[in-house]
Amino acid sequence: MALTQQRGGPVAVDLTEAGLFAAVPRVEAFMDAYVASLALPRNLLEAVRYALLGGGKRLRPVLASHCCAAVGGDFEAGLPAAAAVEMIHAFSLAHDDLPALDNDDLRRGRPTLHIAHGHAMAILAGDGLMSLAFQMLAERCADPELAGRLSRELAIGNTAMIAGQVLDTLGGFDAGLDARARLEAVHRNKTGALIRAACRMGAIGGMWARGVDDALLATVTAYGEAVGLMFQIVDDLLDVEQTAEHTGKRTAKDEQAGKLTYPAVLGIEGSRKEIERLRQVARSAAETLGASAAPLATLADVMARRTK
Ligand code: GRG
Repeated sequence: MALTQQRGGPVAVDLTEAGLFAAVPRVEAFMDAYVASLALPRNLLEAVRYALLGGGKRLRPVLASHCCAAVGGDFEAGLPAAAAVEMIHAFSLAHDDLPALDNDDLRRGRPTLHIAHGHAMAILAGDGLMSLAFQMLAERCADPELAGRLSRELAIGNTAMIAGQVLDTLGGFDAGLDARARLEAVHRNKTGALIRAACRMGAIGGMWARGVDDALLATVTAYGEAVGLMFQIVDDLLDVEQTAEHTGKRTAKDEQAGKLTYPAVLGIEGSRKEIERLRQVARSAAETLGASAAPLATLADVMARRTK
């Protein structure tokens, strides 16, 4: 347990991996309670629960919680933001696993949503989760102006994610981009944009009561962009180096699908160097934020060395 000087006085910060992920049960309980409050057909609720409450690392809500704390916020203020990002993430996985996109049968160590609940339901539950993320922000943020601001951030991240998925699967790049630039465009949008949104939304929630400080938000954004891109490069390496038994999802898929990946363009060592460069960018943004961002610095290390 480290003692850090946080806005408002010294506080004990648990930098162990368990401590860094301590917000997960609270976010899951919040999402569970929200879903339980919905008047929807029972089969749709079951599919939504399967996609949303069936495991996962909960990295995006964890990032939102620590970005909230890094700017001096109380995590209760960041809870709707954290949950909304996870709902969009759950929708994206449900749709990404469909036969028309990645065609995956295994996710989080169990059958994907369309295998368990059928293709039509996977499409509809994914649609539902996307809509519910914004509905929940409107219903659970005490201040409607905050709900509007968070919805805008989330919509920007969601649209960029969809654009990244289009680039990755259907192309459509600006003319003249080399392989490295195309790769970065895919990764920054497909995966990085939602992680960036998680960080910004947590920080906005945390600063809302006293007013959003643009300089602090810019530093949080720099952190989010670095870990967002880094996350997908690590994911590319896991696809090459790990087994489905270990990760809980199919691996060795990118090469088969002819995907543009960091290992394919930069090689394994080049990818590792890029991960290390981005880890340092993230750590340096966390250091600029001060002692209250110590968990963000450690989280960048954890994300750089994750194996699932
Ligand atoms: C069809 C309207 C429509 C949109 C589709 C499918 C899609 C939009 C976007 C896909 C984006 C996507 C799935 C990117 C991959 C990001 C990624 C590496 C996800 C895995 O995240 P983890 O490792 O998963 O955090 P867990 O299971 O831990 O939550």
